[in-house]
Amino acid sequence: MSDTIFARATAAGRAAVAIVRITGPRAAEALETLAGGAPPPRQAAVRRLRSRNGEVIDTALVLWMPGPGSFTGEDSVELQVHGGPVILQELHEALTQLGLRAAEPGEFSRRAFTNGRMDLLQAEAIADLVDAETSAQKRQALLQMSGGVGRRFERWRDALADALALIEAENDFPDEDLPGALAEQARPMLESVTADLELALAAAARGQRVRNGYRVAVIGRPNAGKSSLFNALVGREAAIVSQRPGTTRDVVEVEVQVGGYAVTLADTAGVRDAADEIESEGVRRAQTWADSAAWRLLIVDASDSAGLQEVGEMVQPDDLVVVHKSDLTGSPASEVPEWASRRGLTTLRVSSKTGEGLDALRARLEARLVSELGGAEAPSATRARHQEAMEIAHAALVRANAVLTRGSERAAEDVRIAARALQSVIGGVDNEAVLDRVFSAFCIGK
Ligand SMILES: Nc1nc2c(ncn2[C@@H]2O[C@H](COP(=O)(O)OP(=O)(O)O)[C@@H](O)[C@H]2O)c(=O)[nH]1
Ligand SMILES: [Mg+2]
Repeated sequence: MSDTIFARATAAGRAAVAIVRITGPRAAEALETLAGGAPPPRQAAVRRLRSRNGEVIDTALVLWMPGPGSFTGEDSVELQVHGGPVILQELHEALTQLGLRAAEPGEFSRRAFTNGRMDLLQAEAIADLVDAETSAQKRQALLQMSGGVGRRFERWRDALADALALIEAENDFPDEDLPGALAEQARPMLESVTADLELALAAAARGQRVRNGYRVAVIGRPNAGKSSLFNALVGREAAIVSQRPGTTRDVVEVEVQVGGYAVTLADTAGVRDAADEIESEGVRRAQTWADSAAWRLLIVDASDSAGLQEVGEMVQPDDLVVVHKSDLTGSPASEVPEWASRRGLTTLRVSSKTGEGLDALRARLEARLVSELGGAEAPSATRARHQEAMEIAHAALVRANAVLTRGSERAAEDVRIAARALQSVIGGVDNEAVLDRVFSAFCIGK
């Protein structure tokens, strides 16, 4: 039998009301001692809470939620007390005296998962919902919490179980006169899951980019005005601006919200043959960051015609070329570098000094976020954990398909590997290490 645990569900600090939750087999007994009995299930009642020696702790709104129909699936109690530190301290002591234990982070959700009230994806979605800082993150967490994403993994897992049954039947009774080639019947089932996984993996980047922030790198040669532009975009002087080339060495990251999406914007060291060791490390970091970015803003100095040519070597087809310091030159036409027009790259004229083009740049960024991250369907993966499992499953299915003709045990084993990997995403695998990792990231009281 599990312990009975309690935790404050509301944030620490003085507040009008604080909520303390209790869950476990002794929840009813605790309520009896504290409040002199339980109100009818799921109905709020005002009760005076007393410690064991009869001293009044507070007047509280009390909720009694017997299992299995509660959040955790166990008998649960919710106490809404006044949010003063002394009250909470006394309540904590009273509950401890009754033999209850303060909960570990994520312990409530973990019990809900263990008792089959939700799958692992839904538990993770609760954490994401609480941590959401943008409306897109909130929307994504709500969709995941509804359970639809988990059901998709269940469907894949079940299809693989059916396919496995066919493959194993043929392996087990190779000489019997089975109708048709059973393993051949399994093939379209495996192929269909493989194709689904491919689509889901393609969308996985979207889910993680919404959750972790869309990474945009500001790159270019020294003195192009990268730090100035970066500061203009984040709305404060986050990076040092100087006329001395090679000022920025470390990658400076700032989280901003654009159109309801979380964006991680990074200012980087200008790429050139560095003057010293520290700068060359900065250039290396800039390149690493830019390589993993979802988008690169290549900043070129419109007033520096020599640099304008050199920077052409850095450009990639997907980059947005920002023709910067537009205030220093006259005619826009002459500024667009020849390599940019030759390759049909998108260019934008901007001056951080006068503010010209900044709104257009923000609008470009927003349009890109909407087209890449928008979409009503919940992605199948919002965390690296999900993506890794899907990649393992996909690779195993590709292998299984390749050896299936021989009706081999190897194919069966690979299908089992795939099914297990998909199962691990929604839980139900007895892997304590995975569960510890998932739930320890939660706050206390969740
Ligand atoms: N005229 C003009 N000067 C700028 C503009 N943006 C930056 N600068 C100047 O260019 C120099 C280098 O700027 P900085 O942001 O440090 O460039 P970084 O090395 O690319 O990060 C500084 O002297 C800035 O004041 C601009 O839009 N117009
Ligand atoms: Mg800089």
